[in-house]
Amino acid sequence: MDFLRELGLQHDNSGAYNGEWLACTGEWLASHDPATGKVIGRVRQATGLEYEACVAAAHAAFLRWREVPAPKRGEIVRKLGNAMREKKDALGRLVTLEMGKILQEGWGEVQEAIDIADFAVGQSRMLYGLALHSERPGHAMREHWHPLGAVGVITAFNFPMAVWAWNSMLAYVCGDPVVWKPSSETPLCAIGLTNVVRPVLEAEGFGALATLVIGSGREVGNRLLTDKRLPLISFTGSTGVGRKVAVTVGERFARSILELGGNNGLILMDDADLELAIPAILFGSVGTAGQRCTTTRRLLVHEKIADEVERRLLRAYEQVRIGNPSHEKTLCGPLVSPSAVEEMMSALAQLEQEGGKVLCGGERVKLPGAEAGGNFVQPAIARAENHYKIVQTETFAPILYVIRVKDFDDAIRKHNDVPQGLTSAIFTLDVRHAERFLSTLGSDCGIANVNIGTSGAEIGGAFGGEKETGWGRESGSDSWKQYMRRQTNTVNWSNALPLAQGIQFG
Ligand code: UN1
Repeated sequence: MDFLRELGLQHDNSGAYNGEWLACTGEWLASHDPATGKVIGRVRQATGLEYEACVAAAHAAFLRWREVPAPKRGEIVRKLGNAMREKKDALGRLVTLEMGKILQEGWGEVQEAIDIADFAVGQSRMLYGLALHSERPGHAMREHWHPLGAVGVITAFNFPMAVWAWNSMLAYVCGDPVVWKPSSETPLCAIGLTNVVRPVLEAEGFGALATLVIGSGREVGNRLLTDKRLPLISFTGSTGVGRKVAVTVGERFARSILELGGNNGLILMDDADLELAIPAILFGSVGTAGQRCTTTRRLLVHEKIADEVERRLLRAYEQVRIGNPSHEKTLCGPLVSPSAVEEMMSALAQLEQEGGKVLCGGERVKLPGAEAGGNFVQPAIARAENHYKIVQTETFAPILYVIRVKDFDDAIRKHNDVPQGLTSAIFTLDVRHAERFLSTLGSDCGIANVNIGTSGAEIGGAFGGEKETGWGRESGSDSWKQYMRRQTNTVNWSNALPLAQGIQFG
């Protein structure tokens, strides 16, 4: 596979980079192709020793990088965007090979990384503070934003490149290096992407901006969380681990950005345009084999149209081609690992125990030519009630729960009655229902859409959730502020010393 060579990947790779690839001393980690189960390559993981060399380098880089003017930092990010653009094809193929999403989505993921680089270049000239009016004569007040420090970024397998880019491109223009701990399921994506950006950074003398440490939670993850040199930890992953991140990072008064589990609902009112809604539901529930944080998991459908919607969805699901994600006609690739398949199976068993009914799918799929393995499943549609324990839980697999609702109020009540709060959508042509859904009385999620599905957000908007999805926002809008520290300044240019609040002292 030429694209592996093009990205500098070998069979055996180092798992730590801090301006140069380090000779790691940890255990070997094998990376598997989820479509065949075959080993793609190996990574020698980092231990505490290499971790230390990485964070020390990132911190030293911070002390120099913070002095580079922000628009100049943006110039370098522009080159990073171009480097990723040039290797978009190879990077997308690597995402597909190692993570299992179909090629269209693999390329889409790299595009998302390029888009946020472009966004960050513009942002580098717009790190705006404020000029304020002082209550005292001859005084000026302002707010100014300063670089924060090296940022720890822990990413999940399902977006093995884009989420690093969301954080890194903004962090760089804000003056912060990044220390990246990727998922152990997708180490080669991290190494390949690092090989694309590192020539640009090394030429500027700033290789350590893209520090990479591949290692276990014990060796690397825990160290990141407690390391005082990292004032911000951005974590994408499960709510269970996120809770630990929040507590550990909070204990040392550092900041965290948490993008945890979603349990995204799509409300289908009886006036919905089904020509739009059905493809949106299909993309939302089957896309990435149901392994997006933004995947549509609950369909809250008005009882008047429920039978018709089920019929149409069953027809659409029948046409879904399951297979090797690098084949052009495939719509649904494999799950990331055999244990993800197990989790899907046990979720469906639990659903039936609770009284739900599987309408289609839910079986393991054995494909010819994938004798060595292949974690393929048939995407499932199941009738369920919103209060079922399994429906209240995020299962990272293509299961769509169909929940019947009586009216708009019933739909909103059920929609919001889950612990998570990432994305949400309503399909309706009634402007009152649409606006109510977006109002304070409507969706309680970080993202709420009208006549668009729950997944596939653009980078320009702030991305993140509420409740057990965690806090903080990544990507667009004013997310950059989290990567900087705010300073309020007061300058007295008069020749008197009046005190605020009119206090007379002495
Ligand atoms: C994720 O699943 O962690 O909105 C991120 C989307 C993508 C990002 C998903 N742009 O579906």
